[in-house]
Amino acid sequence: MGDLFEAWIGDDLLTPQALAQAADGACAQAVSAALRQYTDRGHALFVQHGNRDFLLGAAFAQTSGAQLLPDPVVLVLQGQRIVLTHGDQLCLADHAYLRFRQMVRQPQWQHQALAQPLAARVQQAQALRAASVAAQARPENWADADPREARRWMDRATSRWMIHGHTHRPRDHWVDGTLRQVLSDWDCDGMHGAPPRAQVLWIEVSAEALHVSRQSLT
Ligand SMILES: [Mn+2]
Repeated sequence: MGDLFEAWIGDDLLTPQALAQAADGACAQAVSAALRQYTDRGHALFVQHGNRDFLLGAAFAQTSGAQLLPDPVVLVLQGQRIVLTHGDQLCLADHAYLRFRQMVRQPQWQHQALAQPLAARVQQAQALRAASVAAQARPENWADADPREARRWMDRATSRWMIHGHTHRPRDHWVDGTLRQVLSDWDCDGMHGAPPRAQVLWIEVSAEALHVSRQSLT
């Protein structure tokens, strides 16, 4: 559900030239190959864009066997309608980011960005990342999802259940009979100063019920 990759500067990360030009190339190719092994075994795989990997495109989908989903999307299981979203659009207080998002999600902006040579995009991504790290130096300042906006999204989708990530504040929010489940970020080797973490939600479908459990992969 977004930000599967820390950065995705274009599907040409999957080309042989990227291994020499982009530090992320090897990781991008290893992860895509692992996803391909999964989908080659007959599993369906769906990927949503996040704010870091919003440039995941058709070549990634073809290489990995994943299907790219719009954001938000409604998953229907046993008649339950579940709103799936990365979560960045719910952080209404993050005005600067939302302006940036509006710009970079335009097809014309993306077309121009992807026309830049790979090496130039590597540099731009590093600069963006540095600015983002500086802005996030104080975790208490991070914008959180706006609960009223989340409720509006659920109402619009005639749903009472939403799942999102992005905010790094894993929790189940029960409000007026609605459930908003927030996933953790993943940092399996604990490189970002906190204990290793990688939560998943398992939703198992049995005859008449959905069984939901939050599990940790670390
Ligand atoms: Mn995110």
